[in-house]
Amino acid sequence: MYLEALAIKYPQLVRLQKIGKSYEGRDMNILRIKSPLNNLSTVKIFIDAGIHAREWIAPATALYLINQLVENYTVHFALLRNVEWIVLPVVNPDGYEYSRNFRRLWRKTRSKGWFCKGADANRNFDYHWRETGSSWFECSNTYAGRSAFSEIETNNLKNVLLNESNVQAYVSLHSYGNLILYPWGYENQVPPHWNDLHNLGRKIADAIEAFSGSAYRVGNSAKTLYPAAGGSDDWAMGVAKIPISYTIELPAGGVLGFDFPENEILSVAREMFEGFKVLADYVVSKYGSEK
Ligand code: 0X9
Ligand code: ZN
Repeated sequence: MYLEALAIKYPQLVRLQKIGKSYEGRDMNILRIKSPLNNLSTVKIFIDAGIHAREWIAPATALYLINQLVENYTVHFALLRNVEWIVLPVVNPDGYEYSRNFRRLWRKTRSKGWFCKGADANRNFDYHWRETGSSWFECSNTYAGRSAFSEIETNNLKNVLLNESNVQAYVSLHSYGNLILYPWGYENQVPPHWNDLHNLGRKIADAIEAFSGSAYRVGNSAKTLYPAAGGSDDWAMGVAKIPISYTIELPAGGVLGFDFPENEILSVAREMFEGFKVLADYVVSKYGSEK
């Protein structure tokens, strides 16, 4: 597997960490990328992708970020100097596999229910859980789960984050919609520092547009998209107290919106890499201190 190969080839730069198993027993892997030369006051950026099974462009974009940071580290050295990148490329491996083999548009996890399988992992986090935009009905695509963190996958992610100090930025990668969304997702209110979140979001969007012409809208999640409680983004900010948190809806592709032709994947990943650079610069200048 690619992540394992990287961990073997670049032991100085990356560490592969298994954070638990999925419902069906697949390993959940995070990759930590950190330069051996970076200084003590490293900031941390955490990225999740593949919470929703069918949104294949999200894990692909996370893998491209990993690929560039690691295999092109001489070029992107500046991005590693003061930042530890923590990437979970597939939050929902069971759903992902199911969408590959059986139902292309599967979204949820694959846990057992009475009538239907799976919960929407992005409705399952314990922050204003099930208050808005989520369903009680097991068979719904936005089923919030029996209880908050009923899904082992969200539970594993929660545990990693609670054990991690000093994470200043969180990004949850989804598709589709060309959106950079900041909390709250569960209600129309915004956090007190929303202006910072908005401005940084705009800078990220501008960098992407300057690079490729692809336009992203920036805004509050509930207002710009729809209110929906229990997302990883809201939990990261509301409970894990990470000051910067975004959900990024990558572009649509193919016929269904989720099925990019192979030759169009790289351009999405490439332009988002430009966005990650802007995010890293901001986090380092705001929270890093050279000592
Ligand atoms: O509905 C979602 O979970 C996300 N959109 S998607 O089309 N990829 O399903 C948006 C999540 C935004 N964040 C919150 N509502 N917390
Ligand atoms: Zn999604």
